[in-house]
Amino acid sequence: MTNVPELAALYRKMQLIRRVEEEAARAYAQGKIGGFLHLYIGQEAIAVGADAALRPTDYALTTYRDHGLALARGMSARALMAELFGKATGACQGLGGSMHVFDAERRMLGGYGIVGGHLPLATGTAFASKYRGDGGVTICFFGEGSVPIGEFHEAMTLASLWKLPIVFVCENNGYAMGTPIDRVLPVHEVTSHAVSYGIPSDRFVVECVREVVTRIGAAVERARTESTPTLVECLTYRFRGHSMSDPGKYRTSEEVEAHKRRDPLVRARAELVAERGEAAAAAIDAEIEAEVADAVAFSDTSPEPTADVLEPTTYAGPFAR
Ligand SMILES: Cc1ncc(C[n+]2csc(CCOP(=O)(O)OP(=O)(O)O)c2C)c(N)n1
Repeated sequence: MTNVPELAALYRKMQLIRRVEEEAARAYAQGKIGGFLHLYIGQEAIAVGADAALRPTDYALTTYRDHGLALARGMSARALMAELFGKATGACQGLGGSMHVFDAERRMLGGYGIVGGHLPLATGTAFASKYRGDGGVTICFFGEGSVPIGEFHEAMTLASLWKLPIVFVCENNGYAMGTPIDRVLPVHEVTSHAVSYGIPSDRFVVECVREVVTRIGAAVERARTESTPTLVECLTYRFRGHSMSDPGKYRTSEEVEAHKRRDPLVRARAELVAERGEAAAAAIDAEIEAEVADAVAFSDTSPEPTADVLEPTTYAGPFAR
C-alpha cells in the first residue's frame, strides 16, 4: 500500500502548478514567452498524485503539457519559469522551452512535442532499469490522442512481452486539440487496449488527489515488485484551450464551467480547510504567491543564453561540437 503524504504537501504542489501556469499565461500575453504554451490547469492532481507514488530515482516522461510534472518532481518555480522565458538560468538554459522541459537530476526525462513519440522512449528507460537491475520504475504520461498512434501499440507490446517495470498513464481529457474523443477513438475506454496486450489496467475519474496517489501507487508497486506494466486511464479535463493560441470554440462554456465546479484543486483545498482550518490553507497560498512572484522577477531579470551556449547546442558554427 502506497504511503499517502499529508494533504497539505499535495495541495501545496497543486497550487504551485496552478499559480505558476496562470502567471506563465500572463507572461505569454505580454510577449515574454515565445513559441507554444500548453497549460496543465485542471489536471494538476495527476502529476502531483503520481509523483507522490514514485521514488526520486524513478523515471518520468510526458508530453508537451509538461510544466506540472516538472514542478511535481521538484523543479523550482524559478528554473521552470526562466526556461519558459528562454533565459540562460532556466532548467535547460532556455534551450528547451515550454514543450521540452528536462531535469536529469530529478529524472524528469522530458517534455516531448511529437504525439506518441515518447512512449517507446519510456519503454526503453524501463528496459534499462530491468537490464541493470536498479529497481527503478518508469512512468509515462500521454493524452488519449496518442492511442491511435503506432508507438502506443509498439510500446504496449514490448512492455508486456518483456515484463517491464513501467506505468503508462493516459490523461484522458476528452479532446485531442479541438477533436473530441468520439472522433478519435472507436472505443472510448482506453484501458480496453490493456486486454489485447495482456497487462493489468485501472480507470478512474480524477477528483481526489489522494485517490490518485493510491491508484497510481498500486500500479507503481506492481511495476516495482513484479516487473509488470500497467495501463492507467485518468479521466480528467483541461480548463484552458489546447495551447495559448486556442480560443476553444469546440466546447460550450457550460461544459467547461461544469468541470470547473469539480476542480480537484478546489476539492483538495476544501478538504485541507476541513482538516487543518482556513489559516493553514491561506498560509500555503501566501507562500506560493511569494514563490511565484519571485520566479517571475527572477526570469524577467535573468540573461538570455549567449553564443557560447547557443552555438554548440543549437546552431552549427565555429564552436559546434
Ligand atoms: C505525431 C504528431 N501528430 C500531430 C501533432 C499535432 N498535435 C499536437 S497536440 C495534438 C493533440 C494531442 O491530444 P492528446 O494526446 O489528447 O493530448 P492533450 O493535448 O489533450 O493533453 C496534436 C494532434 C503532433 N504534435 N505530433
